[in-house]
Amino acid sequence: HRERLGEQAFVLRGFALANEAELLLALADVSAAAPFRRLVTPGGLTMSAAMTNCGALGWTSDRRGYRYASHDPDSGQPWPAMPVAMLALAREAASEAGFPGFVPDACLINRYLPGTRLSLHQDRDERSHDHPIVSVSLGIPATFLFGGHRRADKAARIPLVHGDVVVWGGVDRLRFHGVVPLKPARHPLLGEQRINFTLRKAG
Ligand code: MD3
Ligand code: FE
Repeated sequence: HRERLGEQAFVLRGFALANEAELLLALADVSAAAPFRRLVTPGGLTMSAAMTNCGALGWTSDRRGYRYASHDPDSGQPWPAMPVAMLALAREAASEAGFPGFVPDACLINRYLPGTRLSLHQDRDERSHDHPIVSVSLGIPATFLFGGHRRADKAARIPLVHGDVVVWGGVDRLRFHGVVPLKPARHPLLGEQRINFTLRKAG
């Protein structure tokens, strides 16, 4: 069930299904303490996906820039702790993809509704780019764009469904990537939305 996307990038189909119930409970806890919100970019545009975080560090954006912060800027409270189910899943998926000993300190949770997109970008706000990133897809399907090292490089289109986990690091860590606008669909547990957890070592 390990599909290769790049030299050090893999899709683990259905890898999160075994822990589905725990992950959904964890999601409900986190989003009750730190509700989803749409962030503003430094350029003044409101992002299409709604976001929240758990773990010691959370990714955030406003007119001053993109950064990781220990506290939720909306509540002034620390981000909710990272649920053990997410931590364990990230560690096991990373190990399966050739990155043993991964300990994330940041989990960004993105919520996509039909029509929501994420334009091509690189993840470069982490202190070190030597650690992998683990991404967990839940809910309605999405088409993921897996590009090259330059924005103009042609991107592969990868369908991701409920339970799929993507892991990439090493030479593939700084590839451009994004998500095409979601088609309307309904998932039996999550309704008309896609939830993506992205686990990183940011600090
Ligand atoms: C491939 N999120 O939050 S995760 C993000 O589905 C983000 O919500 C997307 O990109 C989502 O920054 C995609 C998958 C992903 C993330 C980073 C990558 C794939 C990647 C970096 C390099 C190559
Ligand atoms: Fe990204």
